[in-house]
Amino acid sequence: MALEGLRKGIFDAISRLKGKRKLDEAELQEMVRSLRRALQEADFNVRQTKEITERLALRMVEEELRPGLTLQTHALNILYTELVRMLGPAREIRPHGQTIMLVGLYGQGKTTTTAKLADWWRRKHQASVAVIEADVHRPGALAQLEQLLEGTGVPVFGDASCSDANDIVRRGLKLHANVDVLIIDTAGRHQLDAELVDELRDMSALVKASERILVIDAQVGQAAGPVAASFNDLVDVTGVIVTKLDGTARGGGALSAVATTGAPIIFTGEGEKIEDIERFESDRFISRLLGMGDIQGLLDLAPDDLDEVEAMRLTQRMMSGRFTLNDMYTQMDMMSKIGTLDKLLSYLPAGMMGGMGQMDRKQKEEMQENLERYRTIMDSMTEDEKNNPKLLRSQRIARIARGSGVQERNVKELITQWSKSRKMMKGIQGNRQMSKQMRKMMKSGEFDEFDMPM
Ligand SMILES: Nc1nc2c(ncn2[C@@H]2O[C@H](COP(=O)(O)OP(=O)(O)OP(=O)(O)O)[C@@H](O)[C@H]2O)c(=O)[nH]1
Ligand SMILES: [Mg+2]
Repeated sequence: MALEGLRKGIFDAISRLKGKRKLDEAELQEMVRSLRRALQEADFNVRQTKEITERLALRMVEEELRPGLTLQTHALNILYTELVRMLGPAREIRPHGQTIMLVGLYGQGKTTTTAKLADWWRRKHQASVAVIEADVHRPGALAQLEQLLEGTGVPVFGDASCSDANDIVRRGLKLHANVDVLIIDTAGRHQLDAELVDELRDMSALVKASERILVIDAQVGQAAGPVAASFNDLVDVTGVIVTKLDGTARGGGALSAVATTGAPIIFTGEGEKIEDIERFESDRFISRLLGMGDIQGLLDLAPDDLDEVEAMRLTQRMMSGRFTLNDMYTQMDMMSKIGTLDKLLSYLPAGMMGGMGQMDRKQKEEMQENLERYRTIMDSMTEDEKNNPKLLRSQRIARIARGSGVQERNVKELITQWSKSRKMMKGIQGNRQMSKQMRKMMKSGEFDEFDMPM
């Protein structure tokens, strides 16, 4: 896990608030101080550190604590949104039809990353991939790339006896004109000197790359900012890959410095092996960092009355794509135990609340008020009717109303409620971030997505 030190620092800082629901000014200041230390140790710059901690302190005071939430979870949620905001939104990567040029200074991980990317495209998108070694300065670059890609079936084009990088590229482009994704490794320098500038400029014009990716070693810390800015001026960088995040405690500096230049970070390198590459999406990265990726973690922070298995079932139902009256029944039953759906969802990071945040408060209160009556009504239904509420036409509605001793109007309300809830569940499924998070939770809980006994 990258930024392990920061993770520990954050948890040490906010654990002061564990189990607490009342904010103590001295404790808040103490937490802010240790948080500031943790951020600075991860190399975030002074201004960013100040901004994050000040906003946290302010929001802790100003924002109302949601029911059932402890101050610790509240702080974690705020930190999540602030860190994600700082690192910027994720950038989509086109899965096919790419010609990619990697650029960067000496030893930053360009050659390794060329191989990682080739393998990533092959694995993730079943793309036909080829690579070109255009570094004519580093002895053994071609052999290094060939060795990295050994066994992957990705063809490597290069010419160790040729000293004209653009000649190699020209031949490589011709040879691999038909591949889906072509990746070109280039030479590095100690700094961006005139010779490299010329070579890269010519190559950039020749290749007409769909992506010009800058590779930066996380260990350079905040210096990554100026490097990103100067390469951006040169070749109009479309994305940055920050490598060696596994080997430094100072990765926060590189990530945030690059983010502030406006060049999007698209991958991170987190090890020397070919599979040690991760798509960079700040929300996922931060939720991983803050340990929010598994429901167990969330439940650890939840009050005792929240039953783990039932929460898991509810989550599973939300994602199953089916939503019968029985499902709604289960969901209502769950809500009656924990208070509101809102309460359960308050354990999710704030940024993932998406569609849920917009759910009408009145609608939720109504659902709870109606709970008992709905149960009675549903007890008068057949299994078929509960599984397929669309069967419920006027005759059946009349029968059910008689059987459960309510007005037909009440039965219709239940059906309307079902249709509203179903729409809401669809909304959650349509929310990419939330869906992903939910699926991950289910995976970590080893619950099968579709075959859970209810
Ligand atoms: N731990 C770790 N090591 C990495 C990572 N990426 C690259 N390396 C190592 O960093 C060293 C330099 O990587 P290269 O891929 O050769 O870097 P380069 O930018 O091509 O270097 P030049 O061609 O000399 O400019 C190698 O030892 C790699 O194994 C990473 O994400 N994590
Ligand atoms: Mg290299």
